[in-house]
Amino acid sequence: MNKLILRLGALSVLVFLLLAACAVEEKPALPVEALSVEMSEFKFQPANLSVYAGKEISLTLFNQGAVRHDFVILKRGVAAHTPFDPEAQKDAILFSASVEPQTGGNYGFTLPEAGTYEVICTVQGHLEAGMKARLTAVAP
Ligand SMILES: [Cu+2]
Repeated sequence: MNKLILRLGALSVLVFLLLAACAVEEKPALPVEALSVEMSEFKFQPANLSVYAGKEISLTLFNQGAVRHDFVILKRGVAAHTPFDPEAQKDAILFSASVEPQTGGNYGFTLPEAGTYEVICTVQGHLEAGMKARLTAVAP
């Protein structure tokens, strides 16, 4: 009985330490099932996104800018190299939505696995200008 209590005590200390370790990590906010992202020249706002892996995520996009932008999620582990050619590198693309200036739309996507995914705008010159974001998928 005492051994069990000791084990439970040790386990709760471990859980507490794990939670504390997560808390100090750079925080991309808590994972969500609905994202709202604004696009403009040349950024995504917010640029640090966190969602659940394996769940349908609802995405609302609005383009505040004066030119077309797109929201392209690359497959896990793919880093965007400039210049990014969406035709030549379409195997690297997981999800893509293109938004005309001063318009918006609702979309849905699912990230298959936990991990980090890059989001870029593939309109010529925009990635070069820094138009990218980081999307973290967390196991539910
Ligand atoms: Cu753009």
